[in-house]
Amino acid sequence: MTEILPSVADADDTSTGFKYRVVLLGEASVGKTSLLRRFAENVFDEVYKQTIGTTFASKDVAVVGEDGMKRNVRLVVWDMAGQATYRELRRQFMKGASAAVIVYDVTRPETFMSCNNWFEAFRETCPDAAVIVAANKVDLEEERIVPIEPGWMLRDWFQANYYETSAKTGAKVADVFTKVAEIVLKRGLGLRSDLAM
Ligand SMILES: Nc1nc2c(ncn2[C@@H]2O[C@H](COP(=O)(O)OP(=O)(O)OP(=O)(O)O)[C@@H](O)[C@H]2O)c(=O)[nH]1
Ligand SMILES: [Mg+2]
Repeated sequence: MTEILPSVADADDTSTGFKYRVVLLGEASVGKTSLLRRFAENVFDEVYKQTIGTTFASKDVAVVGEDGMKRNVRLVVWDMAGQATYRELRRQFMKGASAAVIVYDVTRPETFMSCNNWFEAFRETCPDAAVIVAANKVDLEEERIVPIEPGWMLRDWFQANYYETSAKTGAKVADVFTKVAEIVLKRGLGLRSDLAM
């Protein structure tokens, strides 16, 4: 993954083709970077290395559109330190995103509680973008405190899709990003045909 300064804008991320900016949101240590690394590189590291600034990784996902055509959707997934508190920085980070994956850690209820703040901040910046909720670390069954029902509550509340993920085992990680690709492609194609008219 490439490290860049938080202030550097990715101007051409969404410029051409089926290429979309996706942001990972959620409190520190919920597993945002781990989910991204599992998705992009299929690796997992037990050692916590706090994200400094922002990082990104991109990967193509094959999606069958509503017209039955198979397309490659390039997701450029941006990852930011959950501890970043500077509001303007968060806003810049979210700007132009087609989708957000809001992540919490099922072993720490406080990370579930803060999802609403992430959601509100994201909606303010990207009112029409897709939202996916990832309840992460479900492999830690013994330590799990947040059950599935509150997750469903968030799903309904945010009008989002909901997945129970584990960056460690890889469970549902690909599903999250495939769903993101499906939704953004659908919306992107919709936009394109609007423009063509
Ligand atoms: N058991 C388990 N541990 C996980 C999982 N995902 C992440 N972790 C661990 O949780 C810690 C934090 O993961 P990160 O991916 O660095 O979390 P983050 O959300 O990127 O944290 P910040 O960069 O500080 O915002 C690391 O020690 C990971 O190994 C998971 O699904 N299961
Ligand atoms: Mg991180």
